[in-house]
Amino acid sequence: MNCIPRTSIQFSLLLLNLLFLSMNVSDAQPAGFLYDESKVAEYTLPDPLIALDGSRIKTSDEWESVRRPEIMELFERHMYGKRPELPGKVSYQVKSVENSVFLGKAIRKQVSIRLKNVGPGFTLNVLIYLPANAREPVPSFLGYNFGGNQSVQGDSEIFMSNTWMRSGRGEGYTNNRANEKSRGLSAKRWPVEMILDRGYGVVTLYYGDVEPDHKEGWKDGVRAHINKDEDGNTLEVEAWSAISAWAWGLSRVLDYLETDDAVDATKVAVMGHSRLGKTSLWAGASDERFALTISNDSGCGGAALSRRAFGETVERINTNFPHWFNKRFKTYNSNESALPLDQHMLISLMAPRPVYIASAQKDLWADPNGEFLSGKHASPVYELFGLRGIDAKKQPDIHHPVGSYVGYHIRAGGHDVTDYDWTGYMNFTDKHLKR
Ligand code: GTR
Repeated sequence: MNCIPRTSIQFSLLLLNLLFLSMNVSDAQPAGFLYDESKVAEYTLPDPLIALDGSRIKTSDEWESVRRPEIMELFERHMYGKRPELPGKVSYQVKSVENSVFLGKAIRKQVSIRLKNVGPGFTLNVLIYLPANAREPVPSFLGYNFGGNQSVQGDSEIFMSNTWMRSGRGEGYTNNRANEKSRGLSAKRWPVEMILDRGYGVVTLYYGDVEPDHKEGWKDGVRAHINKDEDGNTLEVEAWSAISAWAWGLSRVLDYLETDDAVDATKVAVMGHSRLGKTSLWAGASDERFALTISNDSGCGGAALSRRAFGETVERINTNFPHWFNKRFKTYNSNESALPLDQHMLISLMAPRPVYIASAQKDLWADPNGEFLSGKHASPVYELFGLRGIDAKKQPDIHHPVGSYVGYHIRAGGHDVTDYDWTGYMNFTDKHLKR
């Protein structure tokens, strides 16, 4: 019999322990990466206002007609891939409406978006809360959840997700599926009552409805089905990435919201945390119907500047999550300076629409200062429109939000979505969408 020597078991346990200590338990960040601001190497960012032919963009018209399309294409080619548009038939089915949740304060709707031409049974399951006392269509926040709609509130009437879920999510999840114990597990991240009290709707769905979040997930997601471009040419799987697929899904929900009289679809703020913050940014860039975009702790591949290589790097993200970005992005592993773009240009794609970037002090992995700098360096594009982005010269202290059309805050604590974050988004959104 082959037996493993005791010492080697002990050694493996020690390694496991070390790995555990170096991971995201408590506030520790993965070891072996740069967390010291004074050690960030010098870098030069591409100028969002210099066109590919070297000319300077001087007006908002030139921005819209020349530079914005160029930058969109750069992100499509080098990072997120280009998503094909939706072919054919869609149907919406309101599966349940409950007019008296939260003691009569709210209406809860559950809607299925069936995308028949994507595939039989391909459905996005959307959970919507609306303030019951609204006299007119409400501005709303739309964002993906990580654990199924039933994780958003402890409410037994919310349909249980039966889609694939990532492992390691705790006892609410077994064999990559949610169970009853997952109800309300993410409620702290979704302070629905607080949001409704401020006159907003909340719209959410599980991102795995669009594509399960693993390397082979595309096989069970939209990318397996929509695989031709406008000219009928077959697309490689990596022509568009998981992040592009998820962003595409958010646009499909917006299509539905345009048909729902209770929601003001011209005032939808797209919001996301972490990998879903990368997704909300790409959604806001790719679909200009989103009135406002919010990134929460989106980090590398989201709001953080790649060239700083602070915390999570391009190489690390491409190694751990090869499906998130396209093939070409991998050629920038340890070679960020060769990128013809950086993430401030992603933020600039929102202009003149408002964008809010939220960071957390202990979330060094997501490079809070790099997230701030992206917003700062996108600001000259807002100025073309006569709007102010971020005037602050350096990253503000915690709990001191800054910015006008580009908003930014950093709060105490780690990688998470808190009431403080939501208050920041709503203060910002009040200014821009409630006028
Ligand atoms: C981490 C990843 C980050 C971030 C995060 C999350 O493992 O390195 O880029 O997206 O996951 O989505 O929670």
